[in-house]
Amino acid sequence: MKVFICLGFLLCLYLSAEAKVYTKCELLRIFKETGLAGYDGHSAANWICLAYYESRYNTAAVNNNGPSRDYGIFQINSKWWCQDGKTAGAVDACHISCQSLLDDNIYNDIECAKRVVRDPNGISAWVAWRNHCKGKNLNEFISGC
Ligand SMILES: [Ca+2]
Repeated sequence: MKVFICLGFLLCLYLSAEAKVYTKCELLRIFKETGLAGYDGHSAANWICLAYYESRYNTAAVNNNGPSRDYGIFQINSKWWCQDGKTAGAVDACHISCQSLLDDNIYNDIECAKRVVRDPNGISAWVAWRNHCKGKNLNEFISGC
């Protein structure tokens, strides 16, 4: 019985740490709830567009840039923002493990994204936002929710 309970608990831990592909409407709800919508003057649609082009809303997304890596739904970089233990000269300005940017809980990812956008580069720190979202009609990212 103890073994069964233990296995059940471990399975639970495993599931809670699993990645997730969000929908735009789930992101809209969470971005409103956390105040990311409108944060630093950027509407929810801008943040959803950014997440779409960075990760396709998939929290498991990792992109290896060679010297550093981008993690999670906002593709947050290990050189400046998170700590992955294998990036030379990492700053870790969000004080967060990069691994925790890959799970299904995006609340800490959002706090880190707020930290990123407060830097001088602002939301332009995200190349995908500059290339695909800046100055565009972004209604499709919030319509139907
Ligand atoms: Ca997370």
